[in-house]
Amino acid sequence: MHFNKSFVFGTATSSYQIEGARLEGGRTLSIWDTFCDTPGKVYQQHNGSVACDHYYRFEEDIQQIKKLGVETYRFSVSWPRIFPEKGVLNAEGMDFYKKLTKRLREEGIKPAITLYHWDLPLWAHEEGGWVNRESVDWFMDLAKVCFQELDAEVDSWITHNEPWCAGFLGYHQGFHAPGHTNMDEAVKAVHHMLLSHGKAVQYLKNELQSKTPIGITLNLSPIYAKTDSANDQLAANNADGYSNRWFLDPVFKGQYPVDMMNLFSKYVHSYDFIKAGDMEIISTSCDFFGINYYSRGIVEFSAANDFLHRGAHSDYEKTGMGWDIAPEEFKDLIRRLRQEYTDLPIYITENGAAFDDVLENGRVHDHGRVDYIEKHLQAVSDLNDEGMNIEGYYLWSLMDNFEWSFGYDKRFGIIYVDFDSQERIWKDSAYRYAEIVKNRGTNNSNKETDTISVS
Ligand code: GBH
Repeated sequence: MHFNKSFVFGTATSSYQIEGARLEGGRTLSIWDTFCDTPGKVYQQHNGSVACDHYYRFEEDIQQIKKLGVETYRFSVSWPRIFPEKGVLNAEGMDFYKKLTKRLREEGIKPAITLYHWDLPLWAHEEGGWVNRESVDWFMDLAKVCFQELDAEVDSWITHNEPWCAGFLGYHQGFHAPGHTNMDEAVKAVHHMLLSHGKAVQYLKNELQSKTPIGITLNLSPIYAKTDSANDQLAANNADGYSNRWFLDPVFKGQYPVDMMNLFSKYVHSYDFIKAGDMEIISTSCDFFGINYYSRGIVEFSAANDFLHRGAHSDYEKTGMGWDIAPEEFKDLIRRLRQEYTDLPIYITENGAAFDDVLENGRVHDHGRVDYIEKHLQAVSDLNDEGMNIEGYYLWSLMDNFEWSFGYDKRFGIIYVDFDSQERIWKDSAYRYAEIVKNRGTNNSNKETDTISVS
């Protein structure tokens, strides 16, 4: 594998998963705090009250990032830290992100900031959350103050992280906060997230005339039918509609997929919430497209479901989450995006894996993760050889952290975190990633070259 000079290597985290400091520095609760406190929602009722204590240890964490040698770091802002109450700006919360951004820059690391990575303030939820169209205005308050205070020192903006998770896992399947199971709500919530994305892009470009690149990050998963049967094919098409097209089509084509609108109409009482002009705003052009890739999906038809089809068993090797390790399918996904959706530069804003890590004599020999990372980076390199224009890669995650409904039971970090002592310990994957970053690939004899591959 080989990567040219302009390709950027990075690593990623999110506010709720690492910061802790639950009620400190003026922060109020988010929907994830209350979700965690609700029995039966999160593994052993773990929560993000302390997490990696990053709010207090960010200096040390910046040094870890520096040691890895990556050029960029993707993190998100905690909305209830910045707006602990509706319309009330908390300067102390904003200061934290100013400090973090400034310190990263001083250390030569480019900050990539995500505005929303799922920690909706509780006050917003109490007024209906994303189901309420006013959420777009609340989000714009957040976006505006972040742009005003941080734009000068930021290298790229990501409006939303994975609206599929925030919308469908949160409001339809109920596995994420706020834990609702209502498809009508979910489709509205997604619409308002996407609308707030488009508005933020327009504001940054038109009102502020900023040149900082801005985009959205979607979690995409290529979906395959278990067999060639017409029923399985239909199931795959519908699962693809639910997982991918429901987001790709509005963002790149300015319309929701009609087949899915029809299918959803069994649960969605009316599409009146889509107002004139909304779709144009949602499809406002961005500067890049962010993709989080973890796995493929393979589905088989089940008569009981319209679009939430049973994931079929496959004989692929799995990560510690039970997800198929599927780098070839990642290539299929990117080729399809190029063919059907966009020419924008692509950033892989997350890719990584959980495995059952064992700390032994101060080392973690996480062969599985090393292998996963190498395979996916090889795929990125191959795709760029095909001319797919992937401009960067952010490894998820810098360090073990609060893995949502799995709590601290699942470790995605390349740096091991001892959650009692808060010690950070490099896993083998961190050493390996640092090496790949340094060499801009593997066995790459000429680091300055843009074209020669030696592998
Ligand atoms: C991301 O979400 C999040 O952005 C991040 O915060 C999180 O910590 C990280 O990933 C790790 O989970 O069952 O094989 O069909 C990941 C979203 C959506 C990825 C569902 C896997 C199903 C895989 N995920 N998906 S499969």
